Amino acid sequence: YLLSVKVIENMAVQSNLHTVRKWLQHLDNDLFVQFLPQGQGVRPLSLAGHVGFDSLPDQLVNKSICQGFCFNILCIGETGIGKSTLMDTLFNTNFENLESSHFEPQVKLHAQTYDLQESNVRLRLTVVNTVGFGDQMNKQESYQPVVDYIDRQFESYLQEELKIKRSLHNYHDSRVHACLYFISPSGHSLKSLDLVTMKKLDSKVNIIPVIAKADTISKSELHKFKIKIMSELVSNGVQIYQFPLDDETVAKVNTTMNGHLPFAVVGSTEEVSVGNKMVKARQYPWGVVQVENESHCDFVKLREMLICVNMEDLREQTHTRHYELYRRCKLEEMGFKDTDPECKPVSLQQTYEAKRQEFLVELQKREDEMRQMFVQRVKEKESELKEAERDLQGRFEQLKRLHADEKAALEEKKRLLDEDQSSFGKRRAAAQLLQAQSLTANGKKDKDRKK
Ligand SMILES: Nc1nc2c(ncn2[C@@H]2O[C@H](COP(=O)(O)OP(=O)(O)OP(=O)(O)O)[C@@H](O)[C@H]2O)c(=O)[nH]1
Ligand SMILES: [Mg+2]
Repeated sequence: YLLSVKVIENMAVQSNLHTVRKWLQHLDNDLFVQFLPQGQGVRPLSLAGHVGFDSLPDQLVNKSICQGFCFNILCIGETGIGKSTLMDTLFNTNFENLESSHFEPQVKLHAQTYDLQESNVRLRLTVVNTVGFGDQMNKQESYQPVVDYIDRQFESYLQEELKIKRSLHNYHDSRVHACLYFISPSGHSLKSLDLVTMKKLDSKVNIIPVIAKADTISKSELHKFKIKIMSELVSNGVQIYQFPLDDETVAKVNTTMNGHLPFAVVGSTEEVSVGNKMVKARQYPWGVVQVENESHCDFVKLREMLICVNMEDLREQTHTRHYELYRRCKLEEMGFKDTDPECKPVSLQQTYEAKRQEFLVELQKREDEMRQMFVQRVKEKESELKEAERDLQGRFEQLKRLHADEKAALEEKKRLLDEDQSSFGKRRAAAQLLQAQSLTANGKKDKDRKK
């Protein structure tokens, strides 16, 4: 009993109500042993009377109804292809729709959340629209903002899961559960942008391709177009969402519906009188296209498959396949692994310790490298400085020599000048003496004459 409660709890954690119901349909005491790991010696016992745990599925359903559900749809398609009209038609309401411009410089994603209620079931629905998809000259990068958006929602969920204090029970799960890919009703083939985008997204989200505005294409052309699209998807290895076949209660209808993909849809919120009742339709001068008439388009098939039959599977696939893949890649990227190279299991703690050790070794290595680099740089600088000092010393010596030479030359000049000056002085003295002697001789002659 405890074990089955555990199993049910686990399933409930994964919001796998459908699977829980399926298990419990077959559950009787003799089956309990199936849940157990082998060889644990648990004996099946039959009960003598009513105990009450058969109400577990009801408890689970009540709890889920209380908590409410959330569902997130991403609509990818060119501007004006009919995304908003189809959403309004699908949920029978009027979401806030703004017409997008055809001149956006890049693709943006616009998400809007609504609280809806049908009977006593509350649904928190988020509709994400691509704005400006396929409008740019270079269409190669159109898918990137979409990929980034989906990854961001996975990342937020992962961050919440990795928190010490998690609050996943009231966390607003914004992961995209279904992606309606609107194919233009050209009747020819898929555009390369369609193939590239779907290929980039198929491992991240459940893709449901739809042929938009199917009233603009004739019945025979539509048939050929559907075959062409499916063969192009297969030949390009694009994995679209397949309605699940593991639950026998819906396996038959899902098998049939898988054969109708991609659904050719018509959207309209306009009511037109047909016979004696009002129906959702598009009215043309030549007739009326009824949205909910299965011989006119596949709208009802889409609504049945997306909302009534497989909504829970879409949520489950998002969690168990796409999110799991994102989480695994992300944790592996961070260096976490379940086993070591010898395939022995490794705990998170061991991985953390190993990572820490690796980091410390790397840090030490970097520190050593930096120290060596520092020493090397100091040595280089030192030798540069020594070289500069030697240069300076050389120039100083040269200047000193120059100065000494100049001083010697000046001293030589001074000595020569002194010599000149003294010889001049001598000559002047001799001249003066001569002059004095001649004056004395002349005076003597005059005296003699007077006498
Ligand atoms: N023929 C036809 N016209 C449709 C269909 N669905 C929508 N339309 C028309 O296409 C035009 C654009 O529809 P929207 O639903 O606003 O398209 P959208 O993709 O939301 O446009 P943006 O948000 O501006 O990119 C409107 O005039 C709709 O009436 C359809 O199934 N068939
Ligand atoms: Mg719109």
